[in-house]
Amino acid sequence: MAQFEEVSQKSALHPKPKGLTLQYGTAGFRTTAKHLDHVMFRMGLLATLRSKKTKSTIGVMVTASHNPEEDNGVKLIDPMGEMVTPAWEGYATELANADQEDLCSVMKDIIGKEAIDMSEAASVVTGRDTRPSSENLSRAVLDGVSCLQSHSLDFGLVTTPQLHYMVLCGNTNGCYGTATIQGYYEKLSKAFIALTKNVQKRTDDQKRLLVDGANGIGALKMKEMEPFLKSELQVELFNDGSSGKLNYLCGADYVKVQQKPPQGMEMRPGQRCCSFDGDADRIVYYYNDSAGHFHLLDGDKIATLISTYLKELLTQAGLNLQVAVVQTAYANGSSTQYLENVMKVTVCCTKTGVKHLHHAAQEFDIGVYFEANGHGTVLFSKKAEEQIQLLAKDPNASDDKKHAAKLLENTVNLINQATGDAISDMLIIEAVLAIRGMTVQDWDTIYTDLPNRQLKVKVADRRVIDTTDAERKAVTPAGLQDSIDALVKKYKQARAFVRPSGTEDVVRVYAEADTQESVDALAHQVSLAVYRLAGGVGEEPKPL
Ligand code: G16
Repeated sequence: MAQFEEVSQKSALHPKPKGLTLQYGTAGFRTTAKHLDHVMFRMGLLATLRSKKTKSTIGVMVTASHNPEEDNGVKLIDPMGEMVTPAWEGYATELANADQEDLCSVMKDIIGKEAIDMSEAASVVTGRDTRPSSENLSRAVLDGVSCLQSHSLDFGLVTTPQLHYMVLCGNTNGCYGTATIQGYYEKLSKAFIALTKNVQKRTDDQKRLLVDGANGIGALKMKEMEPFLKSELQVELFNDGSSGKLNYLCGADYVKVQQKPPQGMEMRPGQRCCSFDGDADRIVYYYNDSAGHFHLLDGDKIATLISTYLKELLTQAGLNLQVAVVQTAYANGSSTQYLENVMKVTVCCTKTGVKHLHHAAQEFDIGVYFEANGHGTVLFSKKAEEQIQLLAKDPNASDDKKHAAKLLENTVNLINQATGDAISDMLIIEAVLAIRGMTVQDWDTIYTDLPNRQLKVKVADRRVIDTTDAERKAVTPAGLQDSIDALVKKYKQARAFVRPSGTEDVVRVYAEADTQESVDALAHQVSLAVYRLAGGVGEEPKPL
């Protein structure tokens, strides 16, 4: 078949480095950018197959999100804007690792297994972040797409959630929104202004928000969006990419893991600040108090703020809809306790990776999902959206109920339900704080985080660690979990777990305990156990 001949010929222009094996991880492929050209070409092929199979538009985003600037990666986006389904992650790994001469036969295998009709039309949309390597790599994706005569549309520089949004809009014939960047800005800003316009007059200071753009795409897109917000939000942008390096000493991952402000931000005491990550799908908030102490409001605090707000509105509206919160093992113990015992909402725990949280959240009327690292969103079921819309239009409903339904309606429109989105999350947080008349300090005091620490350990092969129970227990290597259990017993209110990262070549260690001193000691001891039992390389972890 002519198509396969072209694949064979063109793939020679995107050769696979000898002996390189990669795996589709937590959020796609991630590694040093110079090893990714062949992967990109092949993901262009796979996205086309997926499009033919689903008869829908598929997205391919070139980004390595929070990773260092030298890395790159690729995420595949399924028809409803969600991460590609697990079976196809497997195909992605097979295709990426196939030897040059086997590429067509691996493709034919996938076509056979999935019974793909190759005469179907296909449509693939692409986007990329601001990494210097992203432009060439996204060209390689388009090369793959064109080999199979698929239609393609390149959105160029976009945030990851913007591309997810485009896919969802495209596949719902515009019902979700207009599939353009302008459409995205208009939809979100209209909902934001509608939510905040009736709020008691706010001073410019109350409307001001300091945003760390991680020197990435989020900064660019925030600048573009600002005029749409009509000064209802006054953004002061730092780390906008004009000088600094992507994610270097800044961005949501840095702030969350280091528990300190990004470099280059001038924070006055009490001022609300937030950080995006490299592709603007994560956000964390923070402030310095008058004594100069840093306070972090992470994904857990965001989930609590949003779910409390939604529960209050549902009560006011008299709507009987179940709100659940989905977290991962990284969720601070205090947040889980607060949600379960005070807020009385259902809380579930899934493996790391928004794809897992997203699917768990789909099981509820309203599913709020956030990873502690600030990656998350809210999903409204069809039933929830219908009940809200009906009430908002009901001529017999009381003003109070109608008002609550209208707020809920605009909240639904402000949230990017395709995936976690730093810009959309920022706007919903700003709206909730304004509507409830809360300062960032009020929000912070809802509950107090248990002191916690995250560390990384380098090992020869991180796959030696296998986990179970939503990654809270290590099954292999032998003896590791027993060591962790023994260490945890030495401290009060303590908890610790380890897991192989799916985006970096490291093992992650998480610990929490009653004091920062205890948790730092515990995290260090657990790191040593990983180093000794799981084949640590380089220097032994040192005490903090
Ligand atoms: C990605 C995923 C997140 C995950 C993070 C870290 O974030 O989308 O769900 O929490 O990686 O994953 P891991 O611990 O496996 O390295 P991003 O923002 O880098 O795309």
